[in-house]
Amino acid sequence: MKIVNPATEEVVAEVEATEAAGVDEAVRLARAAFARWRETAPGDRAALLRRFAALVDAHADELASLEIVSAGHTVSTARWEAGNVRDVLFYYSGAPERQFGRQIPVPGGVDITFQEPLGVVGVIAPWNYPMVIMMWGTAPALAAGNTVIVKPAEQTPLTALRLAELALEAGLPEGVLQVLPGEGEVAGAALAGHPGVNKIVFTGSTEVGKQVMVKAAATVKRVTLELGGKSANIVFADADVDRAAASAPYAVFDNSGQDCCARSRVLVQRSIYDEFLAKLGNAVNCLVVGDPLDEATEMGPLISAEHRDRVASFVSTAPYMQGECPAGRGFWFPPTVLTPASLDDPAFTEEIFGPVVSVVPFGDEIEAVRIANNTRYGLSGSIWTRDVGRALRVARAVEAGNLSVNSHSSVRYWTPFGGYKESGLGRELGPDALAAFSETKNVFLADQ
Ligand code: TXE
Repeated sequence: MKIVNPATEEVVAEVEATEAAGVDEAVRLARAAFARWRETAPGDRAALLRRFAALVDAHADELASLEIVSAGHTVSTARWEAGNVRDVLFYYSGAPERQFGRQIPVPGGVDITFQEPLGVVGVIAPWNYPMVIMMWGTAPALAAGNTVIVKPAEQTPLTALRLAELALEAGLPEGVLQVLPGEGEVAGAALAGHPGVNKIVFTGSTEVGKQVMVKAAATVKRVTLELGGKSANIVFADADVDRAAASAPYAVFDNSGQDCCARSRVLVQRSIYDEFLAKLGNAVNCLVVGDPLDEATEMGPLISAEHRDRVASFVSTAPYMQGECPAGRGFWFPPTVLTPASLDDPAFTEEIFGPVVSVVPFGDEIEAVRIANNTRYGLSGSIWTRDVGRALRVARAVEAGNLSVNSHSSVRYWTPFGGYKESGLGRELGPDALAAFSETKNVFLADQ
């Protein structure tokens, strides 16, 4: 597989693709390693994860550079990623010693529960935040005593491969964390269908997520799915319009819009619609799009030429406005603001996963919630208002897993993250994620 720099179109590496037989071999190794890893003293597992985190910290610049040349990330996004990988590892390194069971009072004996690891966990990762999303599944799985096989996206295996080396350097035993670069339909499908794999953590498109779920059903594999989104950014007339408009571009154009939490539908109360659009336009004009290596750059290229063509296909009517982007080599697309005439416009209903935002007006709170919920997705969203009562009412009414009020931030590694409806199944991050990597066993001892 050729790894291409999205900003220059240069081939930066070639990586061998794993075939189905390679997946079989990896599962055998992971099962053998599991027998030992689950018996490793919790304190020792914790220490190994901390050492792994420290090595990630020491190699943060190198990891960030690999992400920049393969995923097209800006310097600041890539640095954030390396920091998040370290933080997630540190956070879950506190878990092995805190995997408690319970003792529940019952008549006639003693009832105790055990928290046991599942076995082998497959993590199928996408290309938009390659190392971060890999680690969101991997760190809690390892902490809970599972062994892990990662299948990174075809376009972006470099950081995953480097992280596997750092894990070995930290002292994680061979087979505890393996990375298998390969095609989704070959290595990914083999992992999802393998009877020796106990759980799949999948992040990617809703369509492939459904296929993974079907494959997993054959052996009732556990699944955690983080899928697409088409999140709403609802701006009420009583909001701080300047702040809402100034931050809206970052809520959708961060990582060039290749973000499952992108607030790509902006719903604005009619009385401030024109004012908001004008301010949004000014903010988009100020976005710095260009060389990912330049510290000042805020938006880089898209992942591939195919993806750029797909993004372009959604812009079928004249945009309200379009920003600048470099010409020439690289998979560039300008930040684009649309004002669709119909709520059925695919630009308003489909996940574009590019720097395209659609802005529509609404009348009242009820209409805003109805438009926000009129989607098969339910990942995130924002609510801008100064009225606390309204903020809570709307937050309760919107069908999405991660909402922010007067903010666009969705991700903190210590709070739960995941989607309603077709945006996913289960939660990653925070304390809840651990439960998704263990089984609860109940044992009753009768009085003698
Ligand atoms: O995703 P895929 P793609 C959305 C976004 C984007 C669209 C397509 O809208 O435009 O999906 O992106 C592996 N069995 N998101 O085509 O194909 C694949 O190798 C098992 C949202 O890149 O879903 C990769 O490792 N695995 C999203 C991973 O699945 C398979 C992030 C994701 O690829 C497989 C990415 C199969 N049959 C895209 N086919 C988010 N939620 O953040 C592919 N894969």
